[in-house]
Amino acid sequence: MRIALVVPPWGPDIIRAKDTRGISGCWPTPGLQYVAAVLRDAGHEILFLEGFFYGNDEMLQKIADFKAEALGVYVISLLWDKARSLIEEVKKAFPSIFTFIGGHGASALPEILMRDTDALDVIIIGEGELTSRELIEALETKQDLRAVKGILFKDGNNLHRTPPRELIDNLDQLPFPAVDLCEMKRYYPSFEQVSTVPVMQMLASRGCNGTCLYCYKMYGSRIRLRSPVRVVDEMEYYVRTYGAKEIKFWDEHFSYDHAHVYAICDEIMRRRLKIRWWVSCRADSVDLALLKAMKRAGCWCINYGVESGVQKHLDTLLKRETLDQIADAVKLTHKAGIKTHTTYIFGIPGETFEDGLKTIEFAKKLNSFTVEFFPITPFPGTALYKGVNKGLFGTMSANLSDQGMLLDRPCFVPFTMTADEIMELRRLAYMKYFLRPRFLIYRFTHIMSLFQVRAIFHGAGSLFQMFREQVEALWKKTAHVFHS
Ligand code: B12
Ligand code: SF4
Repeated sequence: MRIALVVPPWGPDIIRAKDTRGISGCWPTPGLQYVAAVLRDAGHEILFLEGFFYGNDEMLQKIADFKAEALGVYVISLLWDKARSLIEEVKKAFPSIFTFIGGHGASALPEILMRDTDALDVIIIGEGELTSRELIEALETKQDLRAVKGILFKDGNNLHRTPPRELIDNLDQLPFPAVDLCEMKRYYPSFEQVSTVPVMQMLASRGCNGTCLYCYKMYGSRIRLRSPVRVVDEMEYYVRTYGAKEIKFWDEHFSYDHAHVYAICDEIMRRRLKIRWWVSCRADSVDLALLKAMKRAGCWCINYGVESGVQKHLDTLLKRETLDQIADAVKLTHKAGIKTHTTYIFGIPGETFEDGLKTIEFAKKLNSFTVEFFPITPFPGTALYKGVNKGLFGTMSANLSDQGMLLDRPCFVPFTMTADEIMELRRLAYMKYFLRPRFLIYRFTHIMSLFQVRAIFHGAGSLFQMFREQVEALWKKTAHVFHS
């Protein structure tokens, strides 16, 4: 079958606040690349379209030229409006085309999205590779869709959800993501968190055994690991074919199994692969020996989701970590010669503005190379989202297009803070963090590439805008006091 796989049209204006659009970039979508690879291996012809490069009209033309018989669209909640409008236009132009969607948003809200448009035929829930392969096979052989696990489809006026699809046990059975089907030269990373270019993305595992309140665990709590040889094969492929100088691992919990990490490091060293890499680890899962091995094998930065500088709020989030554990992990990581990227959230249920200020102080104490501060966002499928819908924790926007962590307004406001306070904390955090002599000296004496010089300039632009916004906000507050 001829299948168009599409990331719906999007741009920095849709996913970013005004003040950070300048540092935004466009990464490829690994989930859709995996689906593309499996469908291609099953003998189908694939057209891969990136919504950062094309609007609806251009996509329509490309889908027509390709004579697509099926259209598969990547859906996170924030992009649903865009996805729906594309699917509706395509269906109007080519009524016989088969339409299906997958991704986090699709998996978390299948019934709601299906009822939102007549133009959609099937939703794939969860891991998409095996399900989409079986789905297309069922269509070609005119089998009953009820036999395909892990989907939702319209059955007359009703919706029919088939039994859940089992997780793929052996991730090594999957081909590499179909990076070659994407216009790789047109992608460029956002300016945060990258040491140099070309940079490629990868996954060495799927899943996380954490319990965080705000995290959608699409892959459950069981962590599945790819074999270290296969992981390093993929790294080597990117080095040789795409000249990759850095790999960004999007694993949720890279350091879960130390033997696995050591084996990956050994394999990189054995092949003398010259590559930098970036991973996310839980702070309660690293030790100095492991970190040193990672450093030797090229790991340049570790991302720790710190979230808050107040223990009470880590407990609310069910993070299962202490502030001491986090501070130790960051210290050890720096000691091993690896930089850290730490992320923080504001607007935690029960958090006050003063608590937020303590988080900023904690971030300064950790003194990471790069940091990000987000308003907490209740994504569908999370315990936070379910709680908010029951009237707990705070209030949330009903628009799916507000479900981003990088936007101008927070999607969620706890009972203990205002939206303005959350955005003020975010601005203050960046300004207080970056405009410190200790940090500036650290940052300027550790520039790793020309790309990072550019990153500093773009970052400075963002800071300047935040400063202006902060002055405007203070001015508004003062004017309000005078009027009342
Ligand atoms: C890598 C990543 C990014 C990268 C790459 C983005 C991309 N387009 O993939 C970057 C940094 C650019 C990014 C940006 C954003 N991201 Co992001 N990102 C991730 C991350 C860490 C990993 C995703 C991944 O590759 N997983 C591995 C692959 C194999 O799994 P997968 O994506 O789930 O895909 C499988 C299935 O979902 C399904 N599937 C996926 N797509 C499709 C399509 C079809 C047709 C089918 C049939 C099946 C299918 O099959 C795949 C293979 O099994 C996830 C968190 C996570 N742990 O998953 C967040 C996540 C997906 N991002 C999220 C968000 C919100 C964003 C942003 C809006 C920014 C923000 N944080 O607010 C932007 C949106 C940009 C955009 N256009 O997509 C949310 C989505 C939540 C939601 N319910 O909508 C997540 C879940 C993080 C979170 N906060 O919880 N992201
Ligand atoms: S540690 Fe990270 S990936 Fe794991 S549950 Fe918590 S937020 Fe999710």
